Amino acid sequence: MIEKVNAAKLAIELVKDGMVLGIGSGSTVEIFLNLLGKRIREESLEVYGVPSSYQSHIAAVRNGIRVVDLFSYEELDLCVDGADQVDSKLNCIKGGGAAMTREKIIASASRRVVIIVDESKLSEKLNKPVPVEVLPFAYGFVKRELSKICKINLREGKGKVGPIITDNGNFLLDCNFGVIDKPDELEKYLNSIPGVIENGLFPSRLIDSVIVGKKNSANLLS
Ligand code: A5P
Repeated sequence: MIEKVNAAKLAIELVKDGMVLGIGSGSTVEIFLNLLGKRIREESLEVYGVPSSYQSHIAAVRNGIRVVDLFSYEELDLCVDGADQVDSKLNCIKGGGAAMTREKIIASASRRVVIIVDESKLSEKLNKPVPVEVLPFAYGFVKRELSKICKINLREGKGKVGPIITDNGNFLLDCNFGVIDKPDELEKYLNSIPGVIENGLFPSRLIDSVIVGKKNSANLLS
């Protein structure tokens, strides 16, 4: 927890009055939004943001961030988001909260992308399951295609029977590829399957910096 707070504190310093933010999702981003809310109140800042999920939309409103959208702001100043795993080249896996489709859109729309994680997320290579968002209509077909190259788990929810439904109305498959040697290639291949909406591989070309929170400090890796 303190590691996430330290990462979020360093990211807060990057936010300037009048900025339009891409707002990721997850527990680390929620800490970031709570700290940003404090700055907004104390310094009377005006900060705008495009949230990537209902979770971050609610947290943004609660903290005084003016929620806007990509209709009005086609380019964002700064995207701050968490990650589930980060490799030594700053490739990431995201989507533990099933929000990676909108997260990838806001990251791509931003001039600067900063990922905030605690140090437990670091790994020499990516090896966690990759979330893949799938149009329900295409589920059977996509499952057949993906089962040729990985082990698949249809993500189920809590408090609801059956599969989780993402904020975009789709299914989510957690796909275990073992160690991922070429995240860039795999990301492109997954998105080439008809019915796949987006996947949780964020190649390093999308990311400018990763802030790693530790017990007493935080480091910015670029
Ligand atoms: C949401 O879909 C994810 O991409 C999150 O950014 C990721 O799961 C990190 O979440 P935590 O900050 O809760 O670890």
